[in-house]
Amino acid sequence: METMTRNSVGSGRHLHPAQETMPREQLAALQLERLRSSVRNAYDNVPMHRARMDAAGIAPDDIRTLADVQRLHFTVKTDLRDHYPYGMFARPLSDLVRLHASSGTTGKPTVVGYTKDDISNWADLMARSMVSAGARAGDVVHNAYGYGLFTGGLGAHYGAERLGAVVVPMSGGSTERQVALIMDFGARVLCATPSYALAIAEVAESQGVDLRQSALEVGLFGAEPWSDAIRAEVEARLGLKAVDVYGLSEIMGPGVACECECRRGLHGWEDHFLFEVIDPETGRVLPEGEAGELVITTLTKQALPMLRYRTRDITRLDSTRCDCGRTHVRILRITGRNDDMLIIRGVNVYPSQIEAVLIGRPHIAPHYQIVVERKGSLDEVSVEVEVLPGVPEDRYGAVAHDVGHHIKSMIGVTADVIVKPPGAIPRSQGKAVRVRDLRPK
Ligand code: DLL
Repeated sequence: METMTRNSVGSGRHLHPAQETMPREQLAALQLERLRSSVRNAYDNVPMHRARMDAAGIAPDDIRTLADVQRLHFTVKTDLRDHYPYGMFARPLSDLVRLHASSGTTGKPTVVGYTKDDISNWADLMARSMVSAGARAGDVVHNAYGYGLFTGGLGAHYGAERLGAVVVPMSGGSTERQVALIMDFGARVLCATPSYALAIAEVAESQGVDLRQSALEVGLFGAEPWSDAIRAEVEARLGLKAVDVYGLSEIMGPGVACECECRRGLHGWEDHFLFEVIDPETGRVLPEGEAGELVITTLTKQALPMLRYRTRDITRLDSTRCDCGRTHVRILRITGRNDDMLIIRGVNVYPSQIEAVLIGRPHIAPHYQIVVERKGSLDEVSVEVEVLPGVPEDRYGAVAHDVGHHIKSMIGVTADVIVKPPGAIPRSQGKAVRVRDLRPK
């Protein structure tokens, strides 16, 4: 395992300055060396990768430049399901120290595994992400990501410990207790999904607790798409700086990428991952700056090397200089997943676009659900919104009209708007359910 250079942990702007500010040429050379060994690991130890490379007539030694990655096959989520549970692991179970899994809505879960070194690299990258977000050694980190098979809880936990912070392993739920402990333990850093952070704020307000007066200064929020409008809302109600953190279990977990103080995209940690953006239809790699599907190849993972994993997440890359001094590419805010795209009367719409219209409109709370139903052969979409406390019922019609009008004028689609009383939209304790798909499966 590599030894990372540390300044006194967490005291500076960068946790691993040598890696984070490495000149891009040197970073590319490091990536190539690691790519070659990662491809070799996949080829030698994972039958699926070997079979696909053999079929394409490519051997690990054919990877001579970073662009050669484009000669490799893609890996998709169903590959993990098809090789359930351990068929894509490059190490025997005896070399592993941890499994995580995501519960698929249909069929088998996807299982991911880690060696001791994988866990250590993950802790390093999550600690690096936390410092990038503004956390420091000695901080009390209140971790409200779910513990268990989900990677959020343990990922943030190990990162906080590696940083030298004091972690409160709260997990999701028991929201009133979360509020009390944030106050009593003096948490400076909050880790949660943005939707759960809002739920915490709401419960605090209902208890008459002002979290803006707490010690909270930094929020590490991720695991679901969220808009700048939600960011503003969370910042105003919790009195902290909200920073976006990204990751996925198939690649590692949280800490694959994180914003810095400039918040102009999330630095993807290129010493451990290779990022591409492709056209989801053709699979062709797109020039930097164009929006498409993010594809990630792991460079250091031992137990589960991933070659060109199609994340389904839609974004753009930007490798221009960042004022923070980090040289690693920026992954611009994920606007949604391919799978989440709705087709409303022929128009492609992401839930995040609807969210951007809703948040901040007068009289409505930042909680909503989009309901998709099948009426005859057509999909019907309605948007459920919730009024703020104190809005009288005879105003609901006017609120529905206002929201519907803005959805139409800003996105170009007509959607039914259903206005509900305060508290009627379910609150999340983890990833928010933004779309209720009632279409027959
Ligand atoms: O959500 C890992 C994570 C935990 C990331 C905590 C950040 C914080 P999965 O459950 O495998 O892993 O889900 C991964 O969640 O492909 C995205 O679609 C979505 N996602 C994660 N972070 C963000 C983000 C964790 N910052 C899937 N913005 C990913 C938008 C995100 N979407």
